[in-house]
Amino acid sequence: PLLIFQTNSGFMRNNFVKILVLFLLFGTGVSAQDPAKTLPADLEIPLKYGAERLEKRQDASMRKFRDNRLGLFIHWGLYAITSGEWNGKLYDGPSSFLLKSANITPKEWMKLMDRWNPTNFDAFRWAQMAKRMGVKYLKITTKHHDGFCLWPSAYSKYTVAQTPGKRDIIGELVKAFDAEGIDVHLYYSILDWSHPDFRYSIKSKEDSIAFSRFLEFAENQIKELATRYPTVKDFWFDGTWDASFKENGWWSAHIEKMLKEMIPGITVNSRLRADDYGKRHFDSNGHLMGDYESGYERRLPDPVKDVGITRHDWEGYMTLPENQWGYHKDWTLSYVKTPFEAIQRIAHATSMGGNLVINFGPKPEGDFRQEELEMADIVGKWMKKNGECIYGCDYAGLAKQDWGYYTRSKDGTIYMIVFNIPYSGNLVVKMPKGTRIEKAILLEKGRKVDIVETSRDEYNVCMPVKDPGEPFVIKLQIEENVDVEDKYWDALT
Ligand code: H79
Repeated sequence: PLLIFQTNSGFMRNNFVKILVLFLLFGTGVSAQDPAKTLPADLEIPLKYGAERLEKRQDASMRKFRDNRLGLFIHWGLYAITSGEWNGKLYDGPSSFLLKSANITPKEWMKLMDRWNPTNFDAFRWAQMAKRMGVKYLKITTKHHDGFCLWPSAYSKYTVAQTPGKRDIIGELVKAFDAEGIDVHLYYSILDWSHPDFRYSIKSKEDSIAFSRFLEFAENQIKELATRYPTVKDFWFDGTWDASFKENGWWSAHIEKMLKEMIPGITVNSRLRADDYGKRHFDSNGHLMGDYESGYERRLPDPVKDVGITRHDWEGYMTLPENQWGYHKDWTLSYVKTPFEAIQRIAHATSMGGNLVINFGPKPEGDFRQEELEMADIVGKWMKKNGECIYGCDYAGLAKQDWGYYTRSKDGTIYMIVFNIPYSGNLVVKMPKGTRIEKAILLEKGRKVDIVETSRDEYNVCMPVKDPGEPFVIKLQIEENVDVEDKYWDALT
């Protein structure tokens, strides 16, 4: 293949080489979400609908998005009514996929609208729970894949307005969360199982015409949401992986631009975006599209192998059971994560410069299940004590250690969030050259913790004498640019 670089030049050949390089970089099983793969600048191909910028956004809205760090996802819709069961049979897949897994026609599915009447729904109670939990934003499903809208959309007959419940759920939530000072992000699924014009792929002229009408419908709904709820801070798009959508990268760029004109400062996820060649999340040159990477669904980047993600803003999504988003009546079907496991993911995300969004799926009447209330309570109590190491914090730039995760605040304080206790009683810290640990303090108690320098730029931070009984945080005050006398000798080998 090297020969290609030496033979005829010219524009076509040049582009061929670029595309070949692109193929070698991206086309061979390297995931679209691998942020480490960008092209040498001179090999970049021109794109009309590619990334808008190469760096993180640094304006106030983006900084707020980033500093929030912890969010609450809520999936709510008709699937809460069926809760994973259809005609007496329990389905173990996501309850929000029941229409597909039980082969239900959209017409049959939408009969559930007659039963949508969430009499216990109280947006202010939801907002208070979110506040207690310590989340700084809510991501709420306005329309999931089934097409049912939680706001009275003028463009669909499948909305709350046509149910006994009638209430504008999105409107009530925006009002209540705004009042609590918790940001609202709107989830919108492009994929739509009930819209007659939706197509998975374009195989004919008719498909093409229908899908154009569909994109117009989606644009109208998105515009409608942005007009009705102008205080929202973010739009989060889902269901954008089908061929029909990938062939219309221009539309995704257009929607991002439109939203940014309508609501200054708004943030948009990478999942909305496809480029000229149908590449998603990262464009054909390897640059992130949208404002933050949104591919870490039910997984997180590897703390060692994936540190490249720290160059981008990103957000990860966690379900409590293995893959349940909406309410499912049977949570014995898979493992359910504990509050400490959720807290570990919060620390993990912040330690790599990302946000974590924990998902709840309320019951059809508008109540949260006991497990979710408990999760909210325990996460909230921990965040109240230790939030200083999460909110406004970022990647610390230090090598991962076995005891847990580092984060760093804006003033340069390093936090050690300890999840694993070593038998030695010593928490190993390796610092960069030219720095010194001034002081270590147990965050919660404010008590000093002993530190012993063990080797060049290496320390043992001593475990607190009394086991805190939960993940705990040690604050390190760092002195930088110190001129340390080097008393250590390198080994000659
Ligand atoms: O809204 C939540 C999910 O419903 C949505 N994204 C989050 C935020 C999502 N929809 N689809 N996907 C994610 C990926 C699709 C996975 C699938 Fe499957 C694999 C669909 C069919 C096979 C998972 C496994 C769902 C059903 C079986």
